[in-house]
Amino acid sequence: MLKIGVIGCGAIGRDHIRRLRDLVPGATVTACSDYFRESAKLAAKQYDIPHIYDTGEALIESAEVDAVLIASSDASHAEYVLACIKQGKPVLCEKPLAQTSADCEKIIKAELAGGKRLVQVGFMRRYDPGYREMKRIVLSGELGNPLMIHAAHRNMQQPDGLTSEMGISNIAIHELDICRWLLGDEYKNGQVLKVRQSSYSVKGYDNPQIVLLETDLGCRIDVEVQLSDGYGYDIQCQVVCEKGTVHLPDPYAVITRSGAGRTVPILTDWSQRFIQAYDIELTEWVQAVENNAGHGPGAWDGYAACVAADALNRSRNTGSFMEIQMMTKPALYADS
Ligand code: ISE
Repeated sequence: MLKIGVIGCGAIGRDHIRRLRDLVPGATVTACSDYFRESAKLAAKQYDIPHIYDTGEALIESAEVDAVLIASSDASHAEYVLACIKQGKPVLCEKPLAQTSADCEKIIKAELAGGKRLVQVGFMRRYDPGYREMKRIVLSGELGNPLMIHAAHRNMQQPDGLTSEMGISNIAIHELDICRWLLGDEYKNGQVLKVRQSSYSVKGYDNPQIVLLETDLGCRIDVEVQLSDGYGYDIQCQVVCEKGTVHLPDPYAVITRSGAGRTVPILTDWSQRFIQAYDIELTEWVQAVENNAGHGPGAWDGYAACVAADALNRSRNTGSFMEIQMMTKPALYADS
């Protein structure tokens, strides 16, 4: 049994604890911690977790913990990931890997110094069966070369304190990862634009925003980002290839026909949309750690998404595209 310690016992942390305990073969949650000790105590009680630690660092160092899952606030990710690498412990860190590309570079340097990949980033969409099938079709070449991606990331609401910048670095970060993964291509430049603002933009952030990207191979990507859209949680993705298009399926929903109309419900909360992807992500991570084999999205992928997010946020209000420049890829990340 792989002994896992979970840092961060908020909504996503507790959901992962439940998943690891009830669903993932070969895993047991032996420890938890939270900045708010009460949250850790509640989670420990609800899920019979034997050890509670006052700090994430103490959990990481504990002999009761073989591997770590980080689900704490974004600002704490980088330091915890570095502490895991120092202890030589595998870690699955929720996205984003860090808040800046400079912090991602520190993580890459630490991993390189140890000569071993230990870090996985919680880009769970890569485990979603819909996105996986899209990738298979694009890769197969049966539709010719991919040319463009049109995507939308629409949320019904976001918590207070969210900024326009976080709309890119915390929310559109999923598209920044999934688009380069679908295309097998890197970003060359990008720009974020504010468009006519929706009357649902009441919390001080830009809403909607549009992200525009160009890849090294000349593909163009547009991502519509809405932080409060007034109707639901709606993720769209369409890859346009030479001979056809590939679309992300909508989540399963029963259609009602009545009153001369057809109704299909749309989710309102993001936590329901990628449940299967999270299940597969955690199952495959535990298997990979136990077998010391295979890698999901790693530190390089977290870095690539962060470099793009940084450039996009720099482009805000400049009216121009910003170069997206990454360091040379170290051999350790050859398959990323
Ligand atoms: C949330 O943190 C997530 O990661 C979701 O996937 C994303 O769609 C949502 O906008 C974020 O708030």
